[in-house]
Amino acid sequence: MYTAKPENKFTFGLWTVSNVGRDPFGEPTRKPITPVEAVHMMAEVGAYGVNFHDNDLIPINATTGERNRIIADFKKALNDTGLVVPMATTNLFSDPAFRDGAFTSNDPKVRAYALQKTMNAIDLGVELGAKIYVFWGGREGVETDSGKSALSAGKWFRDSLNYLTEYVLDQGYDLKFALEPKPNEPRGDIYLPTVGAMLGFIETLDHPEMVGLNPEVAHDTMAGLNFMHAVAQAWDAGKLFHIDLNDQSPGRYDQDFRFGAYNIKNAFFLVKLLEDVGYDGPRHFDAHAYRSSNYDDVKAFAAGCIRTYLILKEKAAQFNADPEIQALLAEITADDGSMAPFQGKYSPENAAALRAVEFNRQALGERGQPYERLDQLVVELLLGAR
Ligand code: GCO
Ligand code: MN
Ligand code: MN
Repeated sequence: MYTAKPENKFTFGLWTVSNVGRDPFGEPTRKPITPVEAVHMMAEVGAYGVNFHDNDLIPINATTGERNRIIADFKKALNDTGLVVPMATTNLFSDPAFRDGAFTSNDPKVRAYALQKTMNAIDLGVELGAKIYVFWGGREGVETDSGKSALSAGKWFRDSLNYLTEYVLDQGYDLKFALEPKPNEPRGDIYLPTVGAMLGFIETLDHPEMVGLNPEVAHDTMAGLNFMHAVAQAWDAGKLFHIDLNDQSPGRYDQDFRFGAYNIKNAFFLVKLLEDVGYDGPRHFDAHAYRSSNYDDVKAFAAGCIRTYLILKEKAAQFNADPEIQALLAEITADDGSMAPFQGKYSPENAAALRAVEFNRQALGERGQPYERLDQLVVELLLGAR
């Protein structure tokens, strides 16, 4: 009943189901699997596509021969399973060269290397079919502001994106960029930490039309923000190019839990927004299984991400069709039309008319707003009691 369809565009990163369970305190708990094995696991749970960082697929030290063999095997796995590659990205954070950032490193050689590595990774992504290219500023930040200028860092980041959009245009690639904000981890403070910060920054670029957002549940939640509100803002700006779905408890370490594992209500309102507006980009699960899982359980984790999304999608449809819920919403948003003359554009005439209206402030403060009743209905809907 909750089976993924291609139009759901459920995707996983190679790095998600292949996560070996390493953390800052412990060694891997799972043996590595190959990209081909990961693709097959994704296909078994009904995924539509697979995304990757350059080095998830091709180790940073691979020879040309190894590279060609890996790409051929990967293409065969895509062919055998029907999975596509909607998105690709660059690993600009694992290698020690990037310990102080990539595009915002204080070292001009590191900044240039980051550009070179990204051009190569863009070529690889496009070769495999990617139409979206994600920029997550993994280490684009600081632990101390004593050694790096936030203004220079912003300028370097802008220069790099301008360079790379020109590269894409010059190659004639059909590729959009999606910037992924994160407030902290692995750096103490990462630049451009929120969706709003990225939206403002995009407008300063040479080709803002090519650049949008890849917001992630865990990232805004880590900062104690309402993720659904951020997604709504990105959507409203026409910038929701991609989305990273997972879950996170606020105030904890970067958890990347299975979608809906922590806060079902927030996940519900997010799914409802995406489905109500008709978002048709990839629904990418950027999550990983608990460190205690073996690969059978990793598969259950991946299937769970998809299943929870589809269950919440059904719940959103139920919300929209529920007469009692809709009656309460109609009551809360009721409009007798008398204010219509003041709701449009400003004019001196309607401003004068608005000044002349006598408002009954006491009545305004007493109008019923049954949010408690409505919210309890939502809770009962989510708990399966409706
Ligand atoms: C994180 C990020 C990454 C990025 C990935 C794609 O917190 O580590 O979410 O998983 O999404 O690097 O750019
Ligand atoms: Mn993340
Ligand atoms: Mn992410």
